[in-house]
Amino acid sequence: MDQVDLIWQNGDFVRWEDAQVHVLSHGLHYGTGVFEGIRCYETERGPAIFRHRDHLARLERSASLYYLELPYSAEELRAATHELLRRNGLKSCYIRPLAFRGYGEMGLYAKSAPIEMIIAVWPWGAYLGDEGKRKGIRAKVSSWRRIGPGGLIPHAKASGQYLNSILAKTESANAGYEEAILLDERGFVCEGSGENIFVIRDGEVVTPPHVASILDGISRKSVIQIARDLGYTVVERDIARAELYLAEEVFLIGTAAELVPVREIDDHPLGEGKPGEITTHIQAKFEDALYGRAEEYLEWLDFVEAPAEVDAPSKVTP
Ligand code: PPE
Repeated sequence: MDQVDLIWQNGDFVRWEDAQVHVLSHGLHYGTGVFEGIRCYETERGPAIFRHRDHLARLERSASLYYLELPYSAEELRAATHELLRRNGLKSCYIRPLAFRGYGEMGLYAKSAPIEMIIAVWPWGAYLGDEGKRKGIRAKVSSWRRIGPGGLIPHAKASGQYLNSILAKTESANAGYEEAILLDERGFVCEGSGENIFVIRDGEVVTPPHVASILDGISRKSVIQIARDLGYTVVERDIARAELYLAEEVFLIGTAAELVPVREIDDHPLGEGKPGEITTHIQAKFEDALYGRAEEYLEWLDFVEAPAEVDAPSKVTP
């Protein structure tokens, strides 16, 4: 990891190496945590956090779905994040807020174990690589189904739930693919291990609906709006597995990965085996939105006061 100076932990700014937890923290044993993945981009008007308030609102919803009471308000977390970016002197980075049941009580109904919170920030390049973003990646449909609403909560971004994503990711990586595509319990297309999915069929932009056990992705929501604004028809409907192979184009999208074209699924090349026209059109606009180059989407950006320049050592004058 690319280390920076400070991590925000339970209200304090602590040194990166001092941000520790007790080994009997509840979240470590049972996965009782909720988190977010957010990005800050360097724009012409200074550093800007993409859809910051939307991410914090989802964090609050994830916490509430698991009966975890956040000890800080979204506004407090937002202010802490701005301050953390300034103090670390960062202009662009990944932002990871995490709330988890901490140390104090074991067992499954550990109401007295306190909820702890951290916000960490670090420079993180495109999750599936810059080349993947430009040339497209190879994906494999996972033998693992995405967690269903009968046992867990696909709408929540909860730590323990990621064991499901990790199984899928590990299987695809071990088989030599860059990403896994998970089907839902019913066998319809759901999403990538950490990204939502879009399929282009007969010129229409198609993406699985909420009932297909997807995470309600913020990049997904942004792309639906961008695609409609660009004049495409966007349809939220169930997608059959074979439609992945028959699609003209497929792309994955998430905060860490950004928009990544898929050029091959289960060894079936898509289109011409390179990113298609609609994908690259939407990708260009999405990147404009991230980097503050699209006036119409400026409201998605939460601008951060430019970080203080690192102080030059003061000269001692005799
Ligand atoms: N589905 C899943 C399962 C998921 O984890 C993410 C984000 C998305 C969809 C896309 O959601 P959004 O970022 O709001 O557009 N995954 C985060 C964590 C990735 C990781 O490996 O860690 C992220 O992209 O930050």
